[in-house]
Amino acid sequence: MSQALWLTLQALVGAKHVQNSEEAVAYLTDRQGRYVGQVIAAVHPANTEEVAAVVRACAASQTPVVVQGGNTGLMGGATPSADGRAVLLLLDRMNRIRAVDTDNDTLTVEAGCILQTVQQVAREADRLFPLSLGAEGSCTLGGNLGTNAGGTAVLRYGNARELTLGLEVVTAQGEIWDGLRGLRKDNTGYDLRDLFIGSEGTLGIITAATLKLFPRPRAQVTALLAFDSLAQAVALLSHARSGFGAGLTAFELLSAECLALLQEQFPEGPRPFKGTRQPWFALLELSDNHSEAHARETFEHVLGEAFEQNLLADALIAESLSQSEAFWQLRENMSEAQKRAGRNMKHDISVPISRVVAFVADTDALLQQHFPGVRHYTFGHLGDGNLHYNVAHPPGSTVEAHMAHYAELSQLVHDSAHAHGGSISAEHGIGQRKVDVLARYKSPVELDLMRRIKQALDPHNLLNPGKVLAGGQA
Ligand code: 2HG
Ligand code: ZN
Repeated sequence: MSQALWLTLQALVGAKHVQNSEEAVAYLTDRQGRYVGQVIAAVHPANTEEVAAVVRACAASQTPVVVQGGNTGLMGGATPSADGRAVLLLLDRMNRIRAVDTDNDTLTVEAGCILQTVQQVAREADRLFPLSLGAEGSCTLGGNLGTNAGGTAVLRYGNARELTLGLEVVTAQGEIWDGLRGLRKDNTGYDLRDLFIGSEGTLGIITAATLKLFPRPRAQVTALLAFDSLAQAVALLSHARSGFGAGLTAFELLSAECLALLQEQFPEGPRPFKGTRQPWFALLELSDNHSEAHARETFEHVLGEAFEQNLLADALIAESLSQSEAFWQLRENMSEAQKRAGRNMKHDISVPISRVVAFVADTDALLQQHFPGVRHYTFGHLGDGNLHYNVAHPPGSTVEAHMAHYAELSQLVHDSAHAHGGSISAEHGIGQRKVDVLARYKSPVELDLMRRIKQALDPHNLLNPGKVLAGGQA
């Protein structure tokens, strides 16, 4: 059976675009090195028609199909299972820019485009495509949409879903749905677009998208702020929102422990606030559509008020582009710094911003009670209420001993986020990592609705099975 399928796939996309597990080994381990898969074949189709033909061939032989973008996900959502039953679909050859429409402020691109390329194409058209995240040099737009990626500009522009107007999708039956509409208003029935976005390849395969473009800011001011408490950082966020309005384009939190880790793992990197004892820091970015002078004037005015109202302890304002890049580098190096220091337990929670302080205080205390000495690396998108609440092994213990408590410790964190009205996954998705825990936090009604949607669109459970919803593996 798999030999016949192999030959069919070769006939459909060309022999040199079909690889076996050995040749495709780079795609078979997730970025964290936690999951290792096997496949019948990894296939690189050239266009949407070829994707549809591959899916039809797989459906005819009841073969699961797993789609993967830049393999930068953190939940194992794009890694096939170890049973070797699936075909892995790689859209790297599908990286064309189909249309740039500056009157409509839209860009239509194929799913295999690297996010940074999409940003670049927008820039060349004197526009901004604001989706921005650490992995932007290697993640693909298809992966961004499949996971409804967030990143550092969500508080101003929204996440991937809000940046998308239209989609082209290959269904589980191998049909092509052309929903590439560049419409900002369209009330013609159920919103299929938003169903496919964030479905992690379990409902259909996104092959292209029409994206929203925005004016490019004329000037930006970046500052690193220091706070005496997390409550002070939350209060400053609120002040910055009303002071800057839509100009506030990023508000990224770093704890003192995170800053120390960055300095330890990147000794050649910047050392802002060296010697200060503040427990919390934030990277703030103001974008301005007038001029550099206007941006700085607004910034200084709002920050001056903040100092008067005791809403921050200290501020470093970037004086040049390279200083601003150095501040951003700190934030973007956080994932790598943790990796270099050894694995830790990642939690990608969100709570209402008004509950952030209580969530962190309660959860820190709870963890210290149950797992004394664990180290907290809390950082992330405070402006969205989305914290990376990561927990590392206590000094003197080992990564392995710590990771052995993953289920128990994570449950405390997730229960706490849930109790504070939050989500167990604000950004990184469910993948295979969180499949088993999802049922604890979703009501039976919500889970059942999700299962019925999956059943309606993919009745034979062939698209990325075992991801998002519990079920067969592939
Ligand atoms: C980020 O915001 C990413 O940098 C990764 O979502 C978070 O490393 C992490 O836990
Ligand atoms: Zn993040």
